[in-house]
Amino acid sequence: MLGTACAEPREVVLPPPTAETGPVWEPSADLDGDGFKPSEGDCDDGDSDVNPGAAEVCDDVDNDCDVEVDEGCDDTAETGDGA
Ligand SMILES: [Ca+2]
Ligand SMILES: [Ca+2]
Ligand SMILES: [Ca+2]
Repeated sequence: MLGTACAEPREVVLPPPTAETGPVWEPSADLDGDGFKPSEGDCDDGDSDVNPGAAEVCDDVDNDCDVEVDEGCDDTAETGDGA
């Protein structure tokens, strides 16, 4: 008998907000306060060191949001330990 099934309150468990889901993504916001919004080319609006106006530094991160990572670095030909 399933006649009472619909009368039972369905337990809905929503996952708590975590770092995985993050805050509600607001494309028009400048979350890291570096002066660049995602709509303006900020490819990591959670890191104020990463934006189109940043200088590329050798840290395995595309600091200036031009897709290329660590361009201009001399020692990035090999990403391994090289030894
Ligand atoms: Ca930003
Ligand atoms: Ca770059
Ligand atoms: Ca870099």
